[in-house]
Amino acid sequence: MGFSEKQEALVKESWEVMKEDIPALSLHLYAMILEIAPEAKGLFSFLKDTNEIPQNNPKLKSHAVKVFKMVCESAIQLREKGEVVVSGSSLKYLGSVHLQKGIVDPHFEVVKEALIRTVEKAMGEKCSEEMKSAWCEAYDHLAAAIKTEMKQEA
Ligand code: HEM
Ligand code: ISQ
Repeated sequence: MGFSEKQEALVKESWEVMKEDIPALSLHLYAMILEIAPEAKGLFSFLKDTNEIPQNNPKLKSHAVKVFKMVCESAIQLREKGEVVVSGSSLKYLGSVHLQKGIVDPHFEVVKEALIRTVEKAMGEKCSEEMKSAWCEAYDHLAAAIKTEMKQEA
């Protein structure tokens, strides 16, 4: 266990860079999800009836940003408090939304891979194995907390 100071710094530092280009980041995250798992398209209300990823859908953008922000913030909390905390929403709520949408464990792996590929693309040469593994670990903790809520509710 234990998310290190170094890992927290890597996640924070890269998020500072990535958030300067939210639109491109959001689109890339969805594109990667659909590349890895085309069948995931039907899960998202704003994707299911289109053949292309809508370039200017505010909901699409805000959802993608939330995912990055939540992973980043939970990484900080993880180091400070040793547990996963999310702000602006509760884990219980996140659990119930994903349960309702029919999200299952393998989907979490898809989103994780898509997230890492997006970090890679956004950070370019500044991306390192260490940076990717810091994101992976932060994501895994948050995903585990959401899955726990999902199982409690199911
Ligand atoms: C909705 C975060 C994993 C699919 C949401 C919302 C948030 C969120 C904040 C919006 C809730 C609302 O305000 O209504 C996260 C985080 C995840 C995660 C932090 C992992 C750590 C996943 C996975 C999938 C998924 C693995 C499956 C591909 C969805 C769908 C919605 C949703 C389909 C509803 C979107 C719609 O409005 O159509 N998620 N999510 N999420 N999430 Fe996730
Ligand atoms: C997971 N949940 C909600 C929205 C998302 C957008 C992009 C990638 C993953 C997501």
